[in-house]
Amino acid sequence: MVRITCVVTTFSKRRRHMADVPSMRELLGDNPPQNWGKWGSDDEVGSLNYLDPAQVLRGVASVRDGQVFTLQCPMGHPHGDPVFPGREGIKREMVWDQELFESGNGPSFPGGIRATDDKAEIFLQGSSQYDALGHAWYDDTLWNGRSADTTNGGGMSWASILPIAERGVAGRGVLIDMARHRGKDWLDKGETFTHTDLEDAAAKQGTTIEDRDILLVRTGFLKYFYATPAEEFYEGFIEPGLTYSRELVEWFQNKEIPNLVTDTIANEVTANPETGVLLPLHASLLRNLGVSLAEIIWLDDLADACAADGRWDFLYTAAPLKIHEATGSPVNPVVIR
Ligand code: UVW
Repeated sequence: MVRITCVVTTFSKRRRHMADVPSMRELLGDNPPQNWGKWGSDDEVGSLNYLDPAQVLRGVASVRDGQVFTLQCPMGHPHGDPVFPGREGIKREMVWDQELFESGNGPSFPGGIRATDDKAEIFLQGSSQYDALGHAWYDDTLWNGRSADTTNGGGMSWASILPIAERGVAGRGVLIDMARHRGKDWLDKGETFTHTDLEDAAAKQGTTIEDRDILLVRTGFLKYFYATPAEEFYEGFIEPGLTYSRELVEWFQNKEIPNLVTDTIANEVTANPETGVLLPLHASLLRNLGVSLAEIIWLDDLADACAADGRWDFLYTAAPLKIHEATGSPVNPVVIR
């Protein structure tokens, strides 16, 4: 956490002094679009509630060829894992291997069977992941109006990843390929786009973003990550992505988008270009609307298949791991088209 603070401070100073940056409340206003209470005061899954059985069947109806895509980035990739500054990729080590058994220090089992075993230290948000709805907040208040004190005491007693993991995510997904739309392998650092850009790209792709669609947006930035030395990737860290406006947040609310899924580490341009405020869409979408955020999701193979036959919709399914009181969880979403 200390290291994250340092990076963020450095990042912010590069653009402007912290004191010049407005507070989240000043940026979003006193009366931002909000879905608190819409599904009851005890709700911890937010806009995923839109994904009722009819929406799941709408997703199933978009399956044509039976092609399957898994969207997780590998954990422990030799190039390193794409993580938000301050986090680290998985550290995995062998517990049982042949050497251990041959040294006589391994367990012995009746009949002589041997097995490998390993263990890992991971940031739960250090790979392809879902954010818990309580993961990010401002004004000491989380999703649905609960106190940020619920993050204390060793775990999240409110809006952890568990309710999302127990529910699961399934519905019609639509992929908007902003990189392809702009004729690039990947968008530039800090390059932004809006909901109207998404709609323009959708129109050019010959598809529409329908109400209650799970929205997948490709920037190519993970492709850039794997093609680039880490020093270059993290130099002046600022990802491309959607940029905050009240209209954009209202668009998400009116279209009842349940889930935003991107191939970036944080789902949005890292800092609002006009003000320098960090991650205002985490505040607006996750905290205020209860939109689930899925990050670091590999979309390139899916995008190539969609571009090849011009079909950009599919059945999207995902289930983060059921980790008690966790702030997020690794995930390997599955798309069938
Ligand atoms: C932060 O928590 C900073 O980002 P993310 O939601 O990408 O994990």
